[in-house]
Amino acid sequence: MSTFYITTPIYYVNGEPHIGHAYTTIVADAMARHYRQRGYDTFFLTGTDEHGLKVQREAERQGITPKELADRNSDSFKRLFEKLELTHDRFIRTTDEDHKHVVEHIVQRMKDAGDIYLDSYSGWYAASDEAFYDEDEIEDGKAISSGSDVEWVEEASYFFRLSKYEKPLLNWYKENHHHVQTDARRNEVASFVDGGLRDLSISRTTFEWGIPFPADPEHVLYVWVDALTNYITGVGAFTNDEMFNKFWPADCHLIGKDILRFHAVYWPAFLMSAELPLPKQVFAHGWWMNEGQKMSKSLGNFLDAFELADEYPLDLLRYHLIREIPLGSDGNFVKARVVGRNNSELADNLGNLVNRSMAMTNKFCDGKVPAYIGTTAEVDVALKANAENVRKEVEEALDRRETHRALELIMGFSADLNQYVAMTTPWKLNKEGETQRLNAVMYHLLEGVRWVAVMAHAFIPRAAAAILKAFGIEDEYPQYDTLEWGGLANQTPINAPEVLFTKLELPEEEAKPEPKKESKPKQESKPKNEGIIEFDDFLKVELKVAHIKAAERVEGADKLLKLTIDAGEDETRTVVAGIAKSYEPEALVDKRVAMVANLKPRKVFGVLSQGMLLAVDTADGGLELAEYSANVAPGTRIS
Ligand code: ME8
Repeated sequence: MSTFYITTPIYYVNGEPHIGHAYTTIVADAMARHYRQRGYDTFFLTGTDEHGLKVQREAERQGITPKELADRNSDSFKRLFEKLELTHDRFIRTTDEDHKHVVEHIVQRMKDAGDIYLDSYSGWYAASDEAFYDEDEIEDGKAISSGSDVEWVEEASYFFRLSKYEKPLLNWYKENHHHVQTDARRNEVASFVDGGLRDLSISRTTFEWGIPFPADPEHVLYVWVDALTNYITGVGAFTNDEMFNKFWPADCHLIGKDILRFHAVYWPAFLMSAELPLPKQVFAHGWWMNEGQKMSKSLGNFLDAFELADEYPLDLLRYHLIREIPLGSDGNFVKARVVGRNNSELADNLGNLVNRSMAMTNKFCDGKVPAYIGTTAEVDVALKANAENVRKEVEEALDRRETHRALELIMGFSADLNQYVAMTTPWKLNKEGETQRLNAVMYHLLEGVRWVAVMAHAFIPRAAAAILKAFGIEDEYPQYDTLEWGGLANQTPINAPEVLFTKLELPEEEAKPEPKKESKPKQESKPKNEGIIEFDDFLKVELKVAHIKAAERVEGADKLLKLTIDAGEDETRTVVAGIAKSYEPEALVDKRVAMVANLKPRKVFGVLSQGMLLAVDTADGGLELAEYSANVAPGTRIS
């Protein structure tokens, strides 16, 4: 039997879980469920990272022992994951007894390989990241990449010969692009390694909260050696060979982009040194912001995971987090968008599909699945082909870790089924007494609903279970191999679920109309040059050429399009433009247009818009954008 082993990072116990922790673990859960549904013997590991300076300091601040802090917060993560109904097979803690032995083993193997030596370390360390930084990676006392405070450290330390693994690591990245994903992140890591690796300090003597360095308890092992090793402890390394051989190497280490270097450089190097197989993939996902703001301790704006789980139905939270951003991209958590997705996608699309199919079954088919008699009607044949294609594409999307795409496909199929109802009009067939055709249509519709529910299980397990229960199917992980068109048994009684998705109200501040701006007090006498500005004033407005990379409608706002813009900067921008009545989204892709680039970002319909496009009103009441040819590079200043 094929196996699938997926891990999340183990989370620090210095604080409470927030949306970021929930996100990674929910996505991993969706993947684990999906592969279980495809018959893979799956192992899903998550847990907490409990040692190190960061945890010790927080415990000191709170006046408790590190172990007390670890127990309390580890428990908090555990409770969260239970509340979120996640299906991890083990919740590992780095204070677990078996873990300590595995760590001792791996360090011993690294020693045996001649890769560990004693020296002294002097350099910069950021306790919040538990990371060492080179001089060129810091600025004004902070690590540039994370913004964390750094401190100078000088002490005796054991070193790992990381430099020895420069070439092997580069080969590993090159050998198969699947090993480190996304592509952009792999390139980042490869160029870091290509720039030269220095040996890594892997022990500290100035604090105590950690696993003692084997054979030299004066030293505490560097927390990342300890933490990364959890991935092999979790599947029985050095304790349960059968299990270890079955699941190792991991199929996917799902992590946030913040900890890519540890996973794509240090971890494979440790494994090479210990002569253990390398993971099949390290996948770094993007970063969530809160309503357009980076979340940080100083801003105190972390979205608390428990509060989110209380505020939204579980399926909606999962659905939104997975659907909102491609795995790998950054995202912006906007409450109005969660509500929008709930109302227009879950309730109006899927909820409506299930309700009407089941209501019609009651009305027209005596509450039972009519017999499948095969069909030659073009719409039915097309529906079956569509279903089979979606199923295949969902599997492929998951194999590429495109979780958002899988959901898009499934919901697209649900919309196609609604379309099928509109085209086949079962109520008319009923009225006209076309019983045979009516039965064929209702069978196809119900079979389609079953397929949607099976495929949706990994993402919205509660709703999927409720739908499948209506068909009398109560498998814990509804299997993909039941997806044979025609598999829905003749005469199955349908017990429609109560309400699947309830519509939600927009958060208050979003629903309220914008307050009218105070009009400025009128000036007594008009200055002579009113309307004339200085050249310097003109220069304040940064006009740039914007290359439109993608365009989509903003749900619920028929005038708005959301555009992804390349303005010649490191990252793309999002711009919301009120041009949906004049341009189809597809027609905009690849156009080069004029944009005001330094307007203060503004939330438009829940989306943070980072620019404004220039357009004129046309005679027919439409809008026309100012355009440039492909000769003009994105980001070129317009003056
Ligand atoms: O780094 N958006 O633990 P940690 C998305 N213990 N994901 C986020 C996020 C955000 N804004 N913030 C955090 C550690 N995450 C180490 C890991 S692994 C051997 C040791 C998620 O508690 C994301 O998965 O700081 C990120 O990698 C992880 O939480 C960091 O959790």
